[in-house]
Amino acid sequence: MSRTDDTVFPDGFLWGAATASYQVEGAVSADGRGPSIWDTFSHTPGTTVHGDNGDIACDQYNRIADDVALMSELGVRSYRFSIAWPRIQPDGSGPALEAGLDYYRRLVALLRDASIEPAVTLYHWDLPQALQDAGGWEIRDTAERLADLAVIVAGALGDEVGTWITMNEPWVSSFMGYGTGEHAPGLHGLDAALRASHHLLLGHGRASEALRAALPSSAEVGITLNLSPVQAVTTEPQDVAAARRVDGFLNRWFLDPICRGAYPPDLLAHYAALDAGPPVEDGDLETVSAPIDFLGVNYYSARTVGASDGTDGSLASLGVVDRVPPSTKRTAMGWPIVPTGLTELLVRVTTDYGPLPLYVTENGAAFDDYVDPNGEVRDPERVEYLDAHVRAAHAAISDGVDLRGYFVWSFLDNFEWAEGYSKRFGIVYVDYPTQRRVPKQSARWYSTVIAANGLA
Ligand code: IFM
Repeated sequence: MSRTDDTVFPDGFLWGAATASYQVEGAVSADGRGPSIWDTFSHTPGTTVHGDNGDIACDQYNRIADDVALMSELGVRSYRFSIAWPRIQPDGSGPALEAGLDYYRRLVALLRDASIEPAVTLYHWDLPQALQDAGGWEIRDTAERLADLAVIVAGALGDEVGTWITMNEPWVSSFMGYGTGEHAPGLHGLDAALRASHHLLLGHGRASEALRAALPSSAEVGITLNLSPVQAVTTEPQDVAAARRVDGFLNRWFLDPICRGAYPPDLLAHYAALDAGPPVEDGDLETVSAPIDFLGVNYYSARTVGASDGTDGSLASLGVVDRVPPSTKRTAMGWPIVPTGLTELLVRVTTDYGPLPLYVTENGAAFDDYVDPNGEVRDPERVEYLDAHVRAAHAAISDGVDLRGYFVWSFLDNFEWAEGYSKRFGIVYVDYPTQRRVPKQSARWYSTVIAANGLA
């Protein structure tokens, strides 16, 4: 078989591009939108690079028709976007703001007119500040509030949207938001992070129930996790055990409750020894583990770790050090580039937790892009990164993984959380002072991949 035949994807494979509300929309005071934890956090001195915030971002709120037209020109088949909760319920509860819903109705209508499938993420980190003031994800009630939001959004968009993701990367929300404080709401503590992780999982379960009750039976409901394969640097038992702890911390802590209805016992014991643990109540894990139609996998990099001497001083006291080979190339985020890790991860999830339909809901890389004197943005490193990862996704399909689609992160350069605008992940360059969009070399490359349903 030729190399071309090797990399053709199954018919109907969904080629998409992804963003998230706070990262691209801007217009933070428009039409009654309330403040989110990311407004508060990014306006707090010292939290983001250059003090950047999402006030304007990519101004997608006001440019959505042009952005959809650009997606259409590139041939993108699906757009994954998230709902800004404070546009719908400014205080996180109570009646919906029609103006907020209208924005997403318009976005979905534009996408449908362009034959682009909408894929909705209900929660991608912009929790209404009022809910945080009441306790945020550290309290159970926030899970109920997410279920209410699900009912509202499903009522508004349910006839037009077939793919629903309850939330994005609860690991990041809980461990970086409530554990290390690098993300909003900027709180610190292992127990707080574990409480948040449990209530996020519960929120996923309660929102799934609400979505299923409100949506047509044809709708697909799932969740997106950030996952990384973790390899031990040697076969020495202490390194293997260290890798197992990191795998539990990053991956199994979410996969096990969702797919098996139980937290991993080794991690429960590890946290208990640190006087911390998830506040599980009767029935929670049944709610969390109700069947999902698909799992969304966000993959950026893989870990290679070894045991550290003594405790490593990290949030979860895992006792590990990163031991990535120094020759491994890295992105502008400093993340090692390990395309084979994507194949390994998709196969592992299928073997250990499947069979289960999977989507790569995010994959991509930041590099230091610029507009050259010819007005072009040449990003060969990103093309190389994406090419290798698309091949890795294809290899997973050849190995029997039920992979249904691939979404590049991101459609646009955008507000990269604590990194502000200093890191560019887009296949489309955004000139922030003018908001001009310049498709990068990688966007043209992606266009050809989509048109060919694979790699030439
Ligand atoms: O920008 C983020 C996105 O919001 C969630 N996944 C990882 C991306 C890159 O850091």
